[in-house]
Amino acid sequence: MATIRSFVCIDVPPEVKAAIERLQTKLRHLPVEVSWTRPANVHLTLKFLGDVEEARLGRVGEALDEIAQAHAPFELATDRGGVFPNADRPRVLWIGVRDERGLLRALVAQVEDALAQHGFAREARPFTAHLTIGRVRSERSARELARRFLAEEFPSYRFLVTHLILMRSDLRPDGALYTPLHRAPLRDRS
Ligand code: 2AM
Repeated sequence: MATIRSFVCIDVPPEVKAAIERLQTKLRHLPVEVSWTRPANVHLTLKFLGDVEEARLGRVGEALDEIAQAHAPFELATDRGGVFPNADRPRVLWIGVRDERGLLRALVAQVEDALAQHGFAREARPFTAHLTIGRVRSERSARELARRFLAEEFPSYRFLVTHLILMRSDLRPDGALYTPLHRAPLRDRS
């Protein structure tokens, strides 16, 4: 049976993607091999599903619809940059996302619970809301890159979460190709 690599995420507005592009441009000249996330591809992952049998994806979409309908749109804000696992050995460079009212955390817990009922393994690691902007591919000068990156200011942009997106991910030699399979709107406030 055919499988589709997929994940559940939230989109971020164009001004956040543009600010990420400017930051990437500042860091690109450093002699470190980094695969920079294409700004258009930047997203906030709620749950990585991995390879899912195509026939199961409809039910995932329905589960997301149900959860999304139980939430009104809410606000998040971009925060400072950070790195995984640490600044001495940076592998992933990201921009943090502030969830002041804990609404994102609650949403992620509901997604975990609902998808666990559909047989998806629960995430073992604690949820860290982040936007990956680059993956470090070489060790040389990586600490210097992390130091420069962490010293950069990143503007605090406030944005509304309006949809949960079930995204297809095709890994290509020139980067991931993301295709939305389903968009679940959060409940209209009216
Ligand atoms: P990341 O940005 O922190 O790497 C698509 O790969 C999305 O799913 C990415 O946002 C990625 O998070 C996330 N993801 C979470 N767990 C993953 C895993 N085990 N393998 C690949 N991607 C994962």
